[in-house]
Amino acid sequence: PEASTHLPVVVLSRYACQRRTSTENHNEIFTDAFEVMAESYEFSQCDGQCLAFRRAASVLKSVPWPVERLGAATRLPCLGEHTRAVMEEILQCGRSFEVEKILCNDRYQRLKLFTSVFGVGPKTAEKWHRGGLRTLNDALEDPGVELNSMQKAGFRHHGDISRAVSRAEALALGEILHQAALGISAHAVLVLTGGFRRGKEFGHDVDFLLSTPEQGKEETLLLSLVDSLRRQGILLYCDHHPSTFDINNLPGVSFEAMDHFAKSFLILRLEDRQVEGGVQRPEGQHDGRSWRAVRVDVVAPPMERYAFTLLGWTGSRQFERDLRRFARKEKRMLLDNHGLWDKTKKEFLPAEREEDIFAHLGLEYLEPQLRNA
Ligand code: DGT
Ligand code: MG
Repeated sequence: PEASTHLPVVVLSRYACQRRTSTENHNEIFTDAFEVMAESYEFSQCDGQCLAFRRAASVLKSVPWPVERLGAATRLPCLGEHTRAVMEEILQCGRSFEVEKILCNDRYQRLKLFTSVFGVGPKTAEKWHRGGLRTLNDALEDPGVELNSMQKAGFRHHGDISRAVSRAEALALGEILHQAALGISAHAVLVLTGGFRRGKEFGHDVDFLLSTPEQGKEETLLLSLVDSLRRQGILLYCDHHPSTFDINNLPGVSFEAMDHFAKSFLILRLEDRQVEGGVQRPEGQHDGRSWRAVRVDVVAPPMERYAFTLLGWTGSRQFERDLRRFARKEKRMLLDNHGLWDKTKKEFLPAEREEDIFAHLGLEYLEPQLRNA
């Protein structure tokens, strides 16, 4: 009998917040290809097609076995004609020629390179590409290119920041920030969010949520924390965004918009000796240094918004997008990192824990480890 006949039948929802997605991806061969397609569409500002490939990748990540024929995938949601065509190619030839063509494309390669610099988004990358820049050195040397301070820091630490952050490094940074926060206030609360809270072993940055039960003191706490890091000599860069939070604003509809809480985008210096188990440098990266630079984000919501912000910053991005879409389309509710608005009752729904938000939405609670959509 065919192997697939023994597999349990799973009915997958078209919403990532109704699927269980662990860090174990059995369909990387497809999802890696879809990520290239999505990125390429993102560079061309084709948001619809970009999202279609991200959604399809997210669905395949939640299938707990490798999809071996398209027949079995026909009942998977969110797979359109184009995504299926790419899968078909991979199933038949082991690779997708459409994806390979993109990977060889000059414009794609340059935009990918330029956007790998912290502070350089697709728009700037596109401008540099149109201006004929080819390498990172071109961007540094071109007299027509004016770098802002974020981009300057991005170039300065490009090698380190491009290298994945390990869980041990994330935990070491958590310890440093925690000690610094407690040195300012005994009531300070610091929790790891983002990919590491979802159980990922590697990430591109480390995300933290900082708060305090002392009302209205969270932003001062964040500023003092950054100041403490500066005095310790480990602050390599800080871009601080003051709070613009207004309690009366309704939740935003777009996921892409950042939240209004005070936050700092940092680059910190992490010493090798601070990392449990030591640091293994990849071959050829022994430059005599005993430290590396790491990107760290810290968001500081008021305590009564803690659950919403924790849920919003834990991700994944696709999980968040679908959580908001589910709330809007299925429940007539608006959700973002600040709160949950019930359009029928015309009121904000309170939440102390993430579980309360899932319950308001009529969703089964999913542990962070199952939100890797
Ligand atoms: P990575 O790449 O290993 O760091 O993976 P993540 O999942 O930690 O991704 P990251 O650090 O970009 O973002 C963590 C969460 O923070 C993300 O799932 C949602 C939130 N977040 C980050 N950027 C934005 C944004 O532009 N808008 C909104 N609404 N949320 C964001
Ligand atoms: Mg992250």
